[in-house]
Amino acid sequence: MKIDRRYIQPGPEVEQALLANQPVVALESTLITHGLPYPLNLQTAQEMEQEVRNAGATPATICLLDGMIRVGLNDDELSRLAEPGDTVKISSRGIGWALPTKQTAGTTVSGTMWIAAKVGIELFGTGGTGGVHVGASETGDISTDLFELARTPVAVVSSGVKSILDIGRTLEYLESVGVPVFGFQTDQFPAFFSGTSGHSAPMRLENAADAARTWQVHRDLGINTGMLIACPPPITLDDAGMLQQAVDQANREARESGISSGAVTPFVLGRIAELTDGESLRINTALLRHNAGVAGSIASALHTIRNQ
Ligand code: PSU
Ligand code: MN
Repeated sequence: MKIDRRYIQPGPEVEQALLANQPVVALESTLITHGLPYPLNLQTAQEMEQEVRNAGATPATICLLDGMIRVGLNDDELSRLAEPGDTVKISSRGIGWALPTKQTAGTTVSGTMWIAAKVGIELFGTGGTGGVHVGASETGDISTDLFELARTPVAVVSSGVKSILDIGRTLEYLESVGVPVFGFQTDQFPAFFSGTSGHSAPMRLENAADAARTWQVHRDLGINTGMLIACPPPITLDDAGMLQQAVDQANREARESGISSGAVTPFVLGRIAELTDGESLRINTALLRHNAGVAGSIASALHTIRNQ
């Protein structure tokens, strides 16, 4: 894979791993710039990278720094991204604007997937992907993440889609556009903060080797969609009712105050954290670490299969 250095600067460790066909896992950065408060965002980003390493893969945190696409950051760069400042949130559609205007940005799942595919990274770990928002029939708010999954061949490990979304409609959409969706060691499609959403996972994977084999066939046949591998969160809240109430209230407030497009998800996540006294953050960070580790173990299993 040739990297276009006019626009993309890979970190030295990531570049070496890619050249040597070693396992690499992409990590997104909107959760750093817009999803979690400072300094919890920095700590979580560092822990996610460590989980990827523990699983035998190289982490590649993807973002934009001063109008350059960066794939893999050093400690100083990660800190700079995490500190409160002038960062924007960029999905795949914003990349062409953000480079010449020299933006520093967190890339969403869609933006990160697109960049990952461009440099040849096939596995990606995150918290929850975007989806069809509650009330989308009026607002039309459907995350670019779903469109990207339909057209970009990267396997995304997440805890399903955020429970701030309309999960049933999100699953219907993914089915329509032909994106394979799996429960990882579960028959249930998880709902981000909880392992159960009331919706079944369309297919099931037992372990990392199983996931790697499935991805290998998908790619061998040239099927060009992504894949969503949904892991239940490793911890949950005793009081699930409290969480659901917070989700409902945050969604209602977003609607009533006229918040729209890219601002919706950061607002709603922030409000849920306030309303649950930080409990939602405890689950959010735990599942982020967990998913990074699972993505790492699938990347390692894929490497094993390809070198047999
Ligand atoms: N999951 C989290 N925290 C986040 C996000 C997901 O735990 O901050 C981000 C991801 O980057 C995802 C984005 O791609 O929210 C979706 O935003 P939107 O709904 O505006 O497409
Ligand atoms: Mn949206």
